[in-house]
Amino acid sequence: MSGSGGTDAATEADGDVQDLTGLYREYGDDRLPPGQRETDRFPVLSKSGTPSWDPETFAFEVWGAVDDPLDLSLSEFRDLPAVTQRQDFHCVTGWSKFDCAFTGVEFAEIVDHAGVCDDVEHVLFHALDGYTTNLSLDECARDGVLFAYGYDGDDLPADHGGPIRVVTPHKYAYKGAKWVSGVEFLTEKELGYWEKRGYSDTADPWNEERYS
Ligand SMILES: Nc1nc2c(c(=O)[nH]1)N[C@H]1C(S)=C(S)[C@@H](COP(=O)(O)O)O[C@H]1N2
Ligand SMILES: [Mo]
Repeated sequence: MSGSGGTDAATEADGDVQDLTGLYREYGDDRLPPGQRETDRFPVLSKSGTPSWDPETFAFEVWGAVDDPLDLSLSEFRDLPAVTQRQDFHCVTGWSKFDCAFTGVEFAEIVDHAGVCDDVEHVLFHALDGYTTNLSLDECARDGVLFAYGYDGDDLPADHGGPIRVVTPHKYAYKGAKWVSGVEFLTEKELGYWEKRGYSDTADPWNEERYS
C-alpha cells in the first residue's frame, strides 16, 4: 500500500487520502524530475481532442489472458472499492503538477476481479479516442496506478480523461490513458500509440527516459 498513508482533510472530506508524493525517493533526492518545471495549472494534452461518450452505454472492458473477462458499466465500475491518493503528475513535454488528488480503483483490484493468467507480463490500455499505451504488468502493479474517476473531490473533468483515466505517477503521463475503455492482458508486448512513434517505452521521469 502507500508509503506514508497520510491524510489530508482539505482534499477529501469523507475518507483518508493516501500520500504518494514521496514516491520520487525511490529514484533520488528530487521530487521534480530533471528537465521538468512545476506548474500550478493542469494543462490538457490530447492527441485528437476530447471524445464524446454516453454514461448510459459506456463500458469498461477487460480481456486477453484472463479467467474472467469484465464488461462493467460506469456505475458498476464506481461500485468497486476505491481509494483517494495525492500524487504528482509529470508530462513528457516538460511540466509537472504536484499534489493531484485522484480517486479511483487500484490496478490490483482489476487484476483480482479478472483473474489474470500466470503467463501475463504486459498490459495494453485502450481508450475511446483510439489511443493506446503499454506497460509491463509489474509496472502496473505498483502503488499509484489507478483507474481514476475523481479529481480534487469532483468527477474527473472530461478534458482530463473522464469518465475514467489511468494515472501513473512513477512514469511520464503518456503512460496513463485518458478515457480508458479497455485493458488487455498480454503474454507478448505490444507498443502503444506514442511508444510506436518514438517515445520511450520505459518512460522513467527521474532518468529522463523521454524518447526511445
Ligand atoms: N486517451 C488518451 N490518453 C492520453 C493522451 C491522449 O491523447 N489520449 N495523451 C497522453 C499524454 S501525452 C499526456 S501528457 C496526458 C495528459 O493528461 P492531461 O490532459 O490530463 O494533462 O494524457 C495522456 N493520456
Ligand atoms: Mo504528454
